[in-house]
Formats: sequence, structure tokens, C-alpha cells
Amino acid sequence: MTRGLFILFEGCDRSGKTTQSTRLVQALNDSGIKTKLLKFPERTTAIGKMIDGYLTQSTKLSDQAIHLMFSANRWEAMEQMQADLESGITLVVDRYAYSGVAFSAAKKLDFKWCKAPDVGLLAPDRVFFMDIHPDDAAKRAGYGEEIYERREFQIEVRVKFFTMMDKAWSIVDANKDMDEIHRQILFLTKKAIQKQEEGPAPIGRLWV
Ligand code: 2DT
Repeated sequence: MTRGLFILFEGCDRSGKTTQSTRLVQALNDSGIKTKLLKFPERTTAIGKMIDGYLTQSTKLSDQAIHLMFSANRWEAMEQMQADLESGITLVVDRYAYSGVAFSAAKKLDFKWCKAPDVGLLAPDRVFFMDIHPDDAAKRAGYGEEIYERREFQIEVRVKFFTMMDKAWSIVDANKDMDEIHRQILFLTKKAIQKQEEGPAPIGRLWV
């Protein structure tokens, strides 16, 4: 049995990550590929609840403290994620360490410092970057409710994402029709799963 793949969605706020990751999980499960959906921050844990308080602006934390909390929120999920992947389950993840670095670096924290706590986390096999200009994102429903949903800040975040891309990334035009985006992502994901079956590769680690 081959391991599951780690598929990641990244992007700015309101770029359609949640819609597309949910649809991908559904489509993969429908075609017999056992798949789970995960989302970071995972707001249900003790650490996640603190993060939620920060994002909804009911608690204040320093930029450094919240950064480390986002990272800890990933580390607490690592054991289960590794077990799932090894047991053949594909994981579709909505945001991860790249969001961690992009958002904190956009606040002008040192880029290398931002990456350090996430070094050694499981690395995604494929990353879909849902690309939307912050001006278009701002027109979407619900925008502006959380702490980071401000135009200038989102523009900075988008730039930071671009500095972290490598060959595992695909840039998806998030302005396109939702069904078309879904078909494109499903096609690329199935291709990656097939490649893994033909020539299994071990799970990578971040930034080593
Ligand atoms: P959602 O709107 O997707 O729930 O994200 N964020 C996220 C960080 O600043 N650091 C991180 O490590 C992660 C995973 C992005 C909530 C907000 O939290 C930001 C938007």
C-alpha cells in the first residue's frame, strides 16, 4: 500500500480555499481515494481557542506570541497527520506553515525567524495557491470580519507567499469559474496520486 498524499491549499483571505478543499475531498472520496480534510488554525484545541480569540479580536497577543501559537497548533496535529498519511489516507489541508510565515512576515517580523518554529513539520506534496488580487477578494461576502482582512496587509501577504513558492506549487487563478477550478485541481491531484503509486516518495520535512 502506498502512503496518502499531503495536498495543501494556500492563499489570501476569501480566495476560495475552503470551497475548493471541501470539493476536492468529496471528489476524491467519491472516486475511492480515502481522504480527510484538515484546516489550520484548528480552532477546537486549547491552543486553537486562544488563536480564535486573537483572530476575532477578543484577546490581544504580541505578534511573536501569536506566531508561535499558530506553529504549536500545527505541531500538535503532526502525529495524527503522519499516522494518517502512512495508513494510506490522503490529507487535504486548508492553510499551513506558509500562511504562518506570510502573515507574520507581512507584519515585518524577520522572515528567517518566522520560518524557524515550523522547521521539521511534514511537508506538503502539492500546494495549490488560490490567487486572487486583494481588491477582488474584498468584494466577496463576509470580508473584513477578522483582524487580517485589510487591503494593504493582504497585498503584503500575497507578496510573501510568492517568495516561498517552489516546484510543488501550482498557481490557480481564483477568479475563474468554480467548477473549472475544481476540475483543474482534481486533475492535478489525481496525477500526483498516480505518480506516487508508480514511484513512491517518502514524506518530506519542511525547510530542511
Ligand atoms: P482562516 O480564515 O483560514 O481560518 O485563517 N494565519 C493562519 C496566520 O496568521 N498564521 C497561520 O499560521 C495560519 C495557519 C490567516 C485565519 C487567519 O489566520 C491567519 C488568516
